[in-house]
Amino acid sequence: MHATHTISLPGRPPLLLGQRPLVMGILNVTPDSFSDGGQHNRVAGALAHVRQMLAEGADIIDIGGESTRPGAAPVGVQEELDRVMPVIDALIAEGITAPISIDTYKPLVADQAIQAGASIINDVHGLQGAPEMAEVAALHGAPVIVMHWDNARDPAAPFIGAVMDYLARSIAIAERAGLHRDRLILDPGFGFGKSLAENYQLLDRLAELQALGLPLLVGTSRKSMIGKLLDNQPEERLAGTIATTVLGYIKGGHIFRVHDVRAASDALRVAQATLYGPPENRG
Ligand code: 7PJ
Repeated sequence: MHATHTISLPGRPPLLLGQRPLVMGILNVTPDSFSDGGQHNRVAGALAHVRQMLAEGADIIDIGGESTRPGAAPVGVQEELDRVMPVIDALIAEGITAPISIDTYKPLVADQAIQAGASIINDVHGLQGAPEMAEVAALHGAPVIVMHWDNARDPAAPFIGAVMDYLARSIAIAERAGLHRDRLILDPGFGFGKSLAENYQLLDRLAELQALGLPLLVGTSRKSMIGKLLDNQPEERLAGTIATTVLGYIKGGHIFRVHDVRAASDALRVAQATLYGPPENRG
């Protein structure tokens, strides 16, 4: 059911997808995400959070320095670099073995992060924002998570087809820049420019995206598609996050971007045993 993919990473062993579901732990390095006790405390707090996520089963750490939530203020390049680079440097100095992804749509931030030791670019603009992003990825041979976020979408066009067409364009942009398609991970972008009904339709029909032939990332953690349904706050959305994560896995997802690593990892192991048998039966 889950197609297997091997993603080459710069300077690290390749990432095996489809053997088991992978958990990507979210590390927000924004001023509101840690009580502001200056640079040293910010880095120390981020390191402690990463150590905890790794102990809880995180396979990838996703570092972001700019909130992309609706209504969040944009952040300049230098400010974003000032937030994320000290944390990446500290993680590399610690000898972290899990790959680091950099959640940015800014080519300069992606370039610096990869040079410092991050190995995956997580672009919420799906290589369709800044034209240099695909070039930066190709230069380093860095895999890219291409996410669907299309605020200019034709509301009359069939929704799932529009998401797939957009992602197909992202694949074409990568290949034109010299980044082979086997370095791409597709993400339908839950919560980005989508209605509540569209978000749930996307989850229900996620398996249709397998037709593009690339691994799929699912990011629903604590999102408003859960909160609007349950009328609850982000910290109350764990059960909803687990439900969407397990459903996303059943529908063919390979990587799950979450805040609550232990819960997601446990739930995915149970889901995997259900679909494919417990580990001792899988050989
Ligand atoms: C996503 C992301 C997502 C990918 C954010 C939030 C908003 N990157 N960055 N996919 N969401 N690839 O976590 O609520 O869904 S930031």
